[in-house]
Order: sequence, then C-alpha cells, then structure tokens
Amino acid sequence: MTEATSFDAVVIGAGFSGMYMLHRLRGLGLTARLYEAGGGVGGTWYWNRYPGARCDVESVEYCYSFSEELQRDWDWTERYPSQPEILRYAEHVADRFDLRRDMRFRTRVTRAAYDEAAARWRVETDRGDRVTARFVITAVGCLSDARIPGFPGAESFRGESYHTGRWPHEEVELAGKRVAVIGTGSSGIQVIPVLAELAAEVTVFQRTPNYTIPAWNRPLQPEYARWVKDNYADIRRRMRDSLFGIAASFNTGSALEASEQELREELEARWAHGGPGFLGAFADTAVDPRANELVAEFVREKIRQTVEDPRVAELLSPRDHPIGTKRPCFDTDYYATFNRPNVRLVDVRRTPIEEITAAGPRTAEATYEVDVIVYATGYDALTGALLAIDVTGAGGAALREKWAAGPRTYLGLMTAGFPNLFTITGPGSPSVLSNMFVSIEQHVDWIADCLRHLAESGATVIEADADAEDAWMRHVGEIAAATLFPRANSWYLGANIPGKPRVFMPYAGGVGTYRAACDEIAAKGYEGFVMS
Ligand code: N01
Repeated sequence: MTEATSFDAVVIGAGFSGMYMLHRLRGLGLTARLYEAGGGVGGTWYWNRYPGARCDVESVEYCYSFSEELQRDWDWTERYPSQPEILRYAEHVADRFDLRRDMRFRTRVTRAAYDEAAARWRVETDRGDRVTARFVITAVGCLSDARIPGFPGAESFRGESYHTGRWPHEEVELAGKRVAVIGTGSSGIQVIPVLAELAAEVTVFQRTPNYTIPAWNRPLQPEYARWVKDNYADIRRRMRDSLFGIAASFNTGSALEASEQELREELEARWAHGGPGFLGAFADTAVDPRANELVAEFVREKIRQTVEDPRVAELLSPRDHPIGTKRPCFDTDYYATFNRPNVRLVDVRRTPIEEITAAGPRTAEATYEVDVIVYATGYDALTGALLAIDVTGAGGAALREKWAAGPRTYLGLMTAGFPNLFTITGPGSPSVLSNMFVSIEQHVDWIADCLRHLAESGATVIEADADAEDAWMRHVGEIAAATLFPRANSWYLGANIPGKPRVFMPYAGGVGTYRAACDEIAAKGYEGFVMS
C-alpha cells in the first residue's frame, strides 16, 4: 500500500501535546500524520534520561484529565514522578489510544510552507517525506532545543560529554569517574546529587546560584492516591482556575504586612511541605522587591544552615535576582551534596571557563581534569524548536523574520500571516509558567473546538488578525512588566542565548485568567481571528 501524502492535519511532535492533539483530531473525523524527531513518544521525557530526572509537579497533577478511565486506571508510585515512570505513562497512552499508527518516528520536519492558492501547507522532512495538509499543528515543546555553549576546544575533550537533555539511552558508566557538571538550573540541581553518589568526584561549574526548595519526594500513599481519584473533578477544576495549573494553595496575603512570627511560620510550613507551593506563601513576593527579599533571605538562611563551609554556602546563595523570577528549582539533597568530600564548587562567574581542553574545562585559574562532562546548560526555550523549522506563511514570509525581534502571537495559538498554523503552548501563552498538562489540554481542546467550528461554519482557513495580535502582545508585555520577572537574566527572556532578543515570552497572568480569555474569544465567534 502506498503511503498517503495528503492529510487534514500534520502534527509535529509526539510529546504529551502532540499525542493528545492526534487523539482529538481523530475524534473529529480528521486524517492526521504526526512526525517526531525522537525514536518514541514522550517528548521531553523521551530525551531527558539523565540520572535523577524527575518532574517537579506532583504526579497526580502531572497527567491527562481528558479520559476518566485513564486517570482511574493509572497508578503513580511516587509524589513526584521519575522520568522512567512518566515515559511508561506516555507509552501506555500511545498504546491505549492506538496513537502510533499515525506517527512517524526519527523523522524531523525541516520545512513547512503555506501554499495560498491551494490553502494548504506543504510539509517536508529530513527523511524525504513530502506531504500536504490543511492544518499544521506544532507540538514541538518549549524546552526541546538543547544548547551547549560554544566553549572553544570542546571537540578536543578526550572524555565523554553529554547534555542532560540528550542523555544516552544506554547506561552511562560513572562509577570511579571524575565528572564535571556545567550549569545549575533545574537539570543541574537534579543531576548533581545523584552523580555525587555514583561518581568518584564531581566538580560543579556554577555561573549563577539558584534558589531551590526541597521536593521531599516520597512513595505515594495508596489512601492519598485513592482520595485524589475520588476527588479528581474538584482538584482538576481548582488546577484549571489557578495561577500555575497546580492545586497547591496560593495565599493572597502580604509578606510585608505579616509579623516576623507569621512570616517565619508560613515559610517554615511551606518549606516542610516542599515543592512549588513554597512560592505561594505571600502574593506580593512576585511583584514587590522588599517582600521578595524576605522570602529570598529565608532560603539563604536554609543554605547557611545546611552547607557546612560558609564560603561554599555564600557561593551557593543567590543574590543577583529575586526568588521566583527564574524558573524555581526543587531538589533532593542539593545543598547537602556540597558537604560531601567528593564534590567541589567552582565559581565561573569569577573565573569563567575559557576553553575545554583534552583533559577537561580550563578556567583562568586551573584546568580541571575529568573523565565526563555533563552539560546542564539549558535550551533555546519557547522559540528554538519552532524556528529550527523553515516555516513560511502567506506570500512566502518567513517565520524567522517575523519573529526576529521576538515571537509575536495571538494568544500563543496563532501568528498573523500564517493561516491554519497552530502552536500548542506557544510563546504568549502561560506554557512554561504552568503545569504543562493543564496548558496542553486547554490548548488542544481549544484548537479542536476551533476546527469543529470552522467545519460547521463552512470555512476552511483561519488566521490571527494582526491588530488582535498587537493588542495581545502589548497585554503580555504589560503583565510581565508589572512583575519582578524582567529583573532576572532568565531563559523566559531569552537571556541565555547570545543574540536572542530580550522579550518576556510567556503570558504571566495565570492559567485561569488565560483560559477565560480564550473561552470568551471563542464564544464571541473567534474574535480577533479571520475566517474564510
Ligand atoms: O537549563 P537552565 P535546565 N557557562 O537554562 C548555565 C525545565 N526542567 O536544563 O544561570 C557557565 O535553567 C546557566 O547559568 P546562568 C525547567 O523549566 C524541569 O537546568 O545562565 N554556565 C544555568 O545555570 C527548567 O527551568 C525539570 O548563569 C552556563 C544552566 O547552565 C528548564 O527545563 C527538570 C553557561 C542552565 O540552566 C531548563 O532547565 C529539568 C556558560 N557558558 C528541567 N551557559 C523538572 O521538572 C549556561 N550555563 C524537575
């Protein structure tokens, strides 16, 4: 049988967004082809196999809600799900909904060009596929374009090097080895304590210290899991209406108005509970630098209490950005790891890595001889994976050019000039500021409803209106400007990628508010979109 080359929709990416999108497209009776660069489903969780990789949203909240049977049948085993368990879940979903038959793995979409005359997208892949589709839906992930800084000499290193986001599928032998870890974001903070257990020596190259809150991971108690399942409807509703898509309670009170005792009690209680709820202690920490400093200092005090060497404790203490303005980290034994005799910390803010020699990283002060280099150096976030595809819209306009000064979207769902192209959790939507499952399901459901509306109204093309997009981008910018987010050099702003425009990319108004805006726009006949 010859392969079909014409579809209603092409979906790019087999992570949790692409999988659910494919399922919804089928439910609408549409034909679809899904391309995936990796060798299996799971997206982030297919690639991020580094030791200690674990989600920091609670397992019972980091999963689909669209199928009552699925959420009843699946049993999580830990408070926070490990990467292997999340990958098993992704594979279970693919099997359960028979998704793989429309997927093509190890196939990277290289080009998507809109043919105005035909009102269809022409899609090409690195394996020579040439297909057309009415709609293209990108589900390429927000943190999927792994980046290693261009250190001179990196290729001359005679040991092994790995990026956390491209970790090998085979076991990496670490026993007895000397390991360098470059980067102390979420990935570094998760991998370092585990490497310290496995390897002979770990040298951590830190440029910017991060605030990290204990995760207090533990086995999931069966009674609690049962309670969650019995109360899912209410829990999911709370998550959808929340700021960040999680059920943890976020207080509305002010840190500045709290007495010293109230402040300490609230922070201690949230520290003891662990996880993302810590930042929900006081509402003004996100907007008021003085309130923020009270919480930041509480964390620094914890660091001083944990880390035995005061010099190391000070080096680990963040002072250059308010807490919560970079993606918060959640850890298992991160600070205590620096008390181990086989772990040392190198401050590359003071002495940057000048090159990677055959023996290992060299700073102005020393060459560090190692057997393995682990790059926990992050991603070209939110736009990298999408702009890696040569996307051209109406009139042959290139997306890379349109977004040269920063991404521009309407609701993070579409970008003007690119008809019938949808972006799941695109820039301009809450995406990375939320539990991704909540944002993914909301986007996929919104897109599916929109496609049904198009079919019912006899239209075949939908496009964001340029004025609506401008207004939305202003709104996204205003909300970010009212917070402390712009004060950090974070990947939210593209600050980690040399030359990337400094634009705060996600929508910071919360998933509940955002959902209401999307629903209202749909209810008004897709206001701000043009259909033909
Ligand atoms: O990447 P990052 P990540 N020289 O960009 C350093 C999600 N995630 O992979 O801060 C020296 O945060 C860089 O230093 P600086 C989560 O959303 C989730 O850790 O730029 N250092 C920083 O320390 C997260 O935010 C989970 O000064 C250099 C580090 O590399 C996102 O993914 C787990 C350098 C990069 O940190 C990305 O996290 C993991 C250089 N030239 C990831 N260049 C969970 O759910 C960069 N660095 C648990």
